[in-house]
Amino acid sequence: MPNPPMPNNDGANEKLTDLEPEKEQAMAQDMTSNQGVKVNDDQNSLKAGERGSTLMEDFLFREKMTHFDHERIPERVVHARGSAAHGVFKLYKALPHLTKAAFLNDDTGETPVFVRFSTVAGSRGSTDLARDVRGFAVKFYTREGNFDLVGNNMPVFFIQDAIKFPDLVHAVKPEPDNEMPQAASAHDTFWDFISLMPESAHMIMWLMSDRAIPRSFRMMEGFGVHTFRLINHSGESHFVKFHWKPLLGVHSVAWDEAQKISGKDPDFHRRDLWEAIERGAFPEWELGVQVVAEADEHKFDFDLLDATKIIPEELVPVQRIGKLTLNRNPDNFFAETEQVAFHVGNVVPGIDFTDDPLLQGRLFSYTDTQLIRLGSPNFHEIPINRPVVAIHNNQRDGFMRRQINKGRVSYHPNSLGSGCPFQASMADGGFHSFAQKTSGQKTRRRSRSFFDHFSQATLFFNSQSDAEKQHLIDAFSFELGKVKVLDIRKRMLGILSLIDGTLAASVALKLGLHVPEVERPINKSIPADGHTDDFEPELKKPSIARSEALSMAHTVKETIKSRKIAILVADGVNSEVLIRMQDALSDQGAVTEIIAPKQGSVIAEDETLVPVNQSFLTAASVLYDAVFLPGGTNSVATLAADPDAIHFLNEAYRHCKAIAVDAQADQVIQQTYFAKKMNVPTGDTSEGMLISGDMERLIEGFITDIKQHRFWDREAMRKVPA
Ligand code: HDE
Repeated sequence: MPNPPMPNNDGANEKLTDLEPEKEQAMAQDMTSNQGVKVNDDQNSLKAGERGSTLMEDFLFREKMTHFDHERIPERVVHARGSAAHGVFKLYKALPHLTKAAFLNDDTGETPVFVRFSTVAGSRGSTDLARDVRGFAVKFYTREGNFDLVGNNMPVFFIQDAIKFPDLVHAVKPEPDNEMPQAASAHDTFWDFISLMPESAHMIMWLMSDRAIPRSFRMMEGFGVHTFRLINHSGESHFVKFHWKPLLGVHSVAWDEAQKISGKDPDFHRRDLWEAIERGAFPEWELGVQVVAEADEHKFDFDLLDATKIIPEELVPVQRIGKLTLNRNPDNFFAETEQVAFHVGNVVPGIDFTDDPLLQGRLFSYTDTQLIRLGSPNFHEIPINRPVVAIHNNQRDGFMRRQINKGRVSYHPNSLGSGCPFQASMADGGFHSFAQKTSGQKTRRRSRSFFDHFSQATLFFNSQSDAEKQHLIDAFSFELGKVKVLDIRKRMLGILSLIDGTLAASVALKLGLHVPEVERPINKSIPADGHTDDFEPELKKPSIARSEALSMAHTVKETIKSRKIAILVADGVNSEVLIRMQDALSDQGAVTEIIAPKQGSVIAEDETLVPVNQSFLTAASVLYDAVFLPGGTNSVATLAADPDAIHFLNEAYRHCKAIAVDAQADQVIQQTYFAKKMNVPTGDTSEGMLISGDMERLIEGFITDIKQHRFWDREAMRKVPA
């Protein structure tokens, strides 16, 4: 179904209106200095004679150069590489029984949002396709202030306590002596840390799964990870886990493909998001909640406060409560995407925290990091960060202060300012922390309920399809295969053996090692206070055998909307077949690109000109979801003799993509490795590989195949060299 047009078609909303006065465009304007003085010559510095020395007096030169010299700010210490977009959140139905948050009680309006997706480990300029967790940070500009849901595309985390975060990040970042490798976890320090941190077992399964190499930001789930609280008007609390469910389904690329995309188009995800929004194919997610009553806090065999655990959807279903639509690209990357400052502590009345020690540590870290990154406590005044409601308090001054606070009073209580600004009562929407009972001795120990590190890792593995399991084995073998220190590899095999024996044995085989005798893993975070035994991880059986929601095999496969399809042609192509397929695919919302041996256009069989989008030099199969090969005697003869065309097809086949071929073009397929050497049936029966002279059948079959996304079973056969 085509996307419904958005109001004004530019996605205008309250936040965008708020940003409008900040914008500048120089069209038809004279150039000025930062002081507003018109500039007559911006290309020649002021010199004592044409060949003479440059004069200190040249304030225009100094201003321009000084500004340039100070252009860079520190990149984010994690999640440095990101892409963002504006949009809106629309609630389906008010939730007064759960929360008093106004934006979760108004099902008539829309809440503006700004969403930033990111990788974690790489620098700002690193590739989008790194094997990594993806950040999924949403800023809701609500009428009660900003609420930030700073989540990831995986529902659990590596560690249970925020105090270990600097260690985790130091371990995964490029190694400090030689700054290698960039945006990759396949190195010694990362796996050294992980092998000594058994609580990371569950997260490592997600990281080694295909979730870590998404096809698109638009095809990722998002998770708030921690258990939060929702508080209703009666002051009752429910525990809640937040989910984002993409309407296009959850899809990934192949690892070999990911590595190649990193070379062909390191901006692949950024470009995909940008182009989809420009085309009006607005990405959409449903916001889901898993709700647990306060009384049920201890009902599960894991601790709700432990961020290395999910609540299986079989135990608590996800209720879909609203829809997020991204409908506008930023105007300026730096001003918006780079300067946006998320903070897990930005909550509104009706949403509150739990004692999850990972969450609690984050509550400190996010403001702190903005102070160094954005340079001043006034970062909330940067247009993208400021709420859509007015700010009134007694905080003053600081670098780059923008607000002009009037009057003598900047303290509370005061009489000189008539007590203003007033503290708001709860009834007036004043934030009030949930009156959680709390007591306890100061201790640096962890609760025993946090000690089962493996059962959900096993549940994850058991829930995967055969192809997904194989991808996990391959990913572990790749990553550990890059680890130089043998003891680290062995320790990891020990950890894997506690998750699943076959997994460990299969990885060991690829590494040429034996699975070591299972020792109880040593947790190096044990404090030296005599409680060593208490920190031994527990080995438990998963509470359920498998969970469908954990496998991407069960995702939405009913649309080809926004998929990119390559059509390979040369002079003499049958333009009627070409156009029929193009039209059919566009009708379903897919995007087609015509690829030929050279750019410009090709002359079709009927002598019409067919414009070409890419040549084999600028395009690559890894940048497309599927391939179509139309007929036309000369076109197929040229392509059959063109190694680039054959490579394109071999590679698309290797990456398990749908391929549709007009029967006339069969001779091109006959030149491929998979047809020649692998005896792939070239009739119209083989899954994802359709050859037919019946156009209707070809169109219908191709669309059905593209919906499947990938035919992973092909990998079970011999690999195609490509
Ligand atoms: Fe973050 N994280 N994080 N994180 N995080 C940052 O804040 C931190 C964690 C997440 O697009 C930093 O502004 C600690 C979990 C996202 O701008 C920093 C811990 C989850 C983003 C920080 C965690 C996240 C960040 C760096 C362990 C998923 C990018 C720059 C307790 C629920 C937001 C910044 C954006 C960014 C700290 C763990 C998500 C340093 C201490 C768990 C999506 O403050």
